[in-house]
Amino acid sequence: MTASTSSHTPVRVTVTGAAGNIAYSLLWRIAAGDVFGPEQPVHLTLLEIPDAVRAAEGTAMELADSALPLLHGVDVRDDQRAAFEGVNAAFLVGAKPRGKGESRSDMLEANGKIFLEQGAAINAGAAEDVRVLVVGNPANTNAYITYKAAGDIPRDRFNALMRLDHNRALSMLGQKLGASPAEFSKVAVWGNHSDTQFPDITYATLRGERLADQVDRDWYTGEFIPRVAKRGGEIIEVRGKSSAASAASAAVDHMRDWVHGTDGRWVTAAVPSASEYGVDEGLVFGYPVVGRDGAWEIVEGLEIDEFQRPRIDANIEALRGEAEVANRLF
Ligand code: NAX
Repeated sequence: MTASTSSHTPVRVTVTGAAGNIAYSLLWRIAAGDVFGPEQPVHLTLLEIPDAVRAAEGTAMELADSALPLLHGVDVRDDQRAAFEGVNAAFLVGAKPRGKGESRSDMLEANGKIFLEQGAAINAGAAEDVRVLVVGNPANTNAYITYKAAGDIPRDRFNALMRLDHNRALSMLGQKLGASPAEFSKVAVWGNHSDTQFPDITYATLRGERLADQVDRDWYTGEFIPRVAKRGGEIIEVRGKSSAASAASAAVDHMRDWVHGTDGRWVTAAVPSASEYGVDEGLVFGYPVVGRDGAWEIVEGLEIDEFQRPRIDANIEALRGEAEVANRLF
């Protein structure tokens, strides 16, 4: 591994799927300083498959044309080893969508191979302080595969994105209660970035008052929970394309808070479990977390009631099944 960078040298950031929709928003936010801060230069490496390298080169040309003061340089690669050499922060966005007639398990295997190779390349060349955020679906299990393939790097450096689910929950609560998302505390989304996810307001407050006392229980269970979980599908139906700028914005929030901390505020991140709340050790699971000193701390000691337990368990079950398929790759 190469040495980590100081704040005077550019942070090396690799984004995969660089010619895709999410990257078209994400790259500009990173290059504008929204993740690493307004003083920190960045060097971007764009990784694509050979067929999309030319399109990624077009994206790199537009980045150059933006004359962003913090953008130190841009490389376009189709070679994974070269793309992750010296990387401090990787956003693994590129993935293969589910093809016609393909089962979820087929998709998992096809994507698993991508993340297996990328994990090995990160293991071989990343900087000591590397942080890896998996966005490409199935994000939790792709992150599981990536950390397993990068055995020399501590597994807590590998996360999956569930901040979009978290932000969707805050936004929906804000619209319902006429509040800004920032006025809510202690909202969390447990589990998998899929339909089984559990957006939870058990501990939440709005302007310091218990949220559960302010929302209608039927709305919470019958509308809020399923609508947050299925919001991605709703966006596709209305927009005609999947979430892109909101996913990029959530990825920015996640990496920024991972690096700079959350000042005690709860957010949601999918992180490798050390069996907290009965989750199988090693599954990459969405938890309430606090960012502190450059790392996530899972909020511990919460009491789980009989409404929450089966919802958390459904996610454990689903991720266990995905991990079984993923384990066949090793
Ligand atoms: P696009 O299809 O626009 O772009 C994906 C890009 O990845 C393509 O340009 C493709 O060539 C590239 N790619 C495929 N395999 C690659 C590989 N091995 N190495 C490098 N690049 C590769 O998809 P986009 O809308 O950008 O979405 C990307 C991924 O994010 C999808 O898997 C999508 O399902 C997932 N999402 C995850 C979300 C989350 O909250 N975790 C929400 C948004 C999004 O649905």
